[in-house]
Amino acid sequence: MGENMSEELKTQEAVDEEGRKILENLQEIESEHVEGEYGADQIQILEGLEAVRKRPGMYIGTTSLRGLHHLVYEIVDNSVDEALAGYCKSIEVHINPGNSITVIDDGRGIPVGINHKAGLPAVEVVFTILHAGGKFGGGGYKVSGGLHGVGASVVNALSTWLEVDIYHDGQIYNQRYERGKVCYPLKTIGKCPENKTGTKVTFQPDPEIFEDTTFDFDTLKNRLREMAFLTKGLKIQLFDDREDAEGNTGKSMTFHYEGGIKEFVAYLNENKDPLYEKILYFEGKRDNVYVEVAFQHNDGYNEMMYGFVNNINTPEGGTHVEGFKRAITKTVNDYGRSQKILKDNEPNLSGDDVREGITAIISVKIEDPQFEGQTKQKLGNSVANGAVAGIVSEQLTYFFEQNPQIAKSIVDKSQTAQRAREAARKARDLTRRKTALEGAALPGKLADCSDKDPKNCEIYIVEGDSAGGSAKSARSRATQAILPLRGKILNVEKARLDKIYANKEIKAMITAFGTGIHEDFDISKLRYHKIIIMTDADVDGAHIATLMLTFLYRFMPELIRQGYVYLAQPPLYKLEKNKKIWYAYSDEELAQIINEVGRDQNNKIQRYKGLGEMDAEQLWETTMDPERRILLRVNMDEDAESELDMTFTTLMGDKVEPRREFIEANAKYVQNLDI
Ligand code: TSJ
Repeated sequence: MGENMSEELKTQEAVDEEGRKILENLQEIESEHVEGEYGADQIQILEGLEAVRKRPGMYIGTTSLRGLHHLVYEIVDNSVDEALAGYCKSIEVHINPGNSITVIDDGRGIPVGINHKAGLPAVEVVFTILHAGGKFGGGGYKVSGGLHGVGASVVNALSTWLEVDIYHDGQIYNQRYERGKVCYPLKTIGKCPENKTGTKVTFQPDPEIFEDTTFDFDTLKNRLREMAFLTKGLKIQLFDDREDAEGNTGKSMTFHYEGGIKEFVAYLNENKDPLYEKILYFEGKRDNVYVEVAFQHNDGYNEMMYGFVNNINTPEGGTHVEGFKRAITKTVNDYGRSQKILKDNEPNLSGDDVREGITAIISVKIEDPQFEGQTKQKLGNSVANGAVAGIVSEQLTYFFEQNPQIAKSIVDKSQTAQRAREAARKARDLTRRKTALEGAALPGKLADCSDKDPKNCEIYIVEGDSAGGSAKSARSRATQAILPLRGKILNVEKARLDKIYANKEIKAMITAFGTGIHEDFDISKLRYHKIIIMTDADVDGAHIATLMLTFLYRFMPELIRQGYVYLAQPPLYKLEKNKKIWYAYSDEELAQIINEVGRDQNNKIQRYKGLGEMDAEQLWETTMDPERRILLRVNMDEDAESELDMTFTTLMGDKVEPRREFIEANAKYVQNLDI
């Protein structure tokens, strides 16, 4: 295969240099590998990729939709690395008809020179040798994450076909692979302008490997947006070239943030009221750790902190996040003391106080990151703690000197938080002592079930006393408990802890569930394995449901994570005709029923405006009978946790318009069950 390539290639020195860089870290290739022929080496290579096809889970974690989408991230990561190296400005991702994916970048192009060790063009090595995606890039570090860093060869192995085009030196180089096997040697297929460079990869995920090969636009959109935020200046475009249900095509989105994570914070705080206008941004490199931090406080009480290591998020935090917390706590206390806002006889502000209402992104780039914890999502390298803390302390101290008003507003807010926390602690101690004395008296309004095995038990949280009354008569007493709540429950996004603990409805839920909250939370004490929120099927009902979900999400996230939380689905319509009754749970379903029974004046259609319009029997038949009801299980997609957070706060904030959008998009977070 050397012959048809040689004229088009650079000097052997250049080729060797190029190849050396690429192959530095390839242990698989040994010195006795022969050049040129597709002999023994090629067989060994194929065995490598065959192993990937035999046990794909070992390489991509899962062959579910999640694994499918990871293929795209793995390819895009290579282009992002090229951007971080300073050579790529723009990336396009296309979802093609048939669910193949094309990724195009304007980087230098994967090197095409033949490496003497491997006897193959570097690009072929990248796609056919396992782990070739490792730490190439000469001296620096491959920073982005993807499939635990296993590389393009895994994507190739798991695709029915993959084609690569490289634009370089006025030529277009091309190679095709099928299920990881080379179809023909790298060749040139045409010319391009001398100054055009880049890489284009198209692959078709193998339906023999993946349960489902249909890409989800929103999933890719969210991750690509995140990548663009994390790589300032890089433009990433996503195109959906498939036809949707209505026959439309041409959906696309562009992400391009000159401000990087600073704009990420602005985006997360979009529907909040900031405590000060500026978004703080610090950047630096220490002990070979590159650190970027951006944050802003809003007037709310929750902290939204997202850590990233080499562009991968770390939901469990780790040393980088710890370093940030340490530095901001110390710097705010030091400033408060030096300005005498914090008096000598007052205790230090705690980390929680200082971070009340903060939205922060902590992004580090580090060579050889160590991930710890159960899910391996927590950064362990202690060097990151020192690097982040050092950079943040130094630059934040200086920033406070330059911006005393902002500094003061942070100290003031932290002090208020401190006082509220103290009040909350007292209120909580009081309730704790009470429950200890009285033996956790159940709330008076609770109609409990008689079965005591939590596995069999359900609790309906019902909006309003009247609907609560119907539900109490309708229920199956043995296994269904009813807890009616009056009116709108407290919005925990908008209230401090002391007020939350004093709230009657919230106290009733906490005692009924039996688990306790926060550090007292113990899921083994859960008294019902189904917590079912039942509200009217209108906008108010949706709002109340969301308030309850917000409470659960903030105070008992484990209940959602482990799938104990459900939404009841009362019907929207009743259709009566010739003494027969049908219920419809959507407009489409109503239309379908009308279609079946015929459209005439005998149809009596009732639109249910609330649960209260149903009598106990109807409520049982349509919404509570385990044999016939529809329940939606509330999901927490760990991948989208920041998205979920975003959505909840959007809904809970003061601004009304985004709230409607949320209710419309709400269905995304729930999954059909029992139907
Ligand atoms: F992963 C991949 F191979 F599939 C892939 C790689 C896919 C896509 C869409 C782009 C890329 C890619 C690789 N874009 N840019 C690069 N750059 C290099 O591989 C490269 C180029 C030049 C040099 C050099 O030192 O001269 C080094 C590297 C790593």
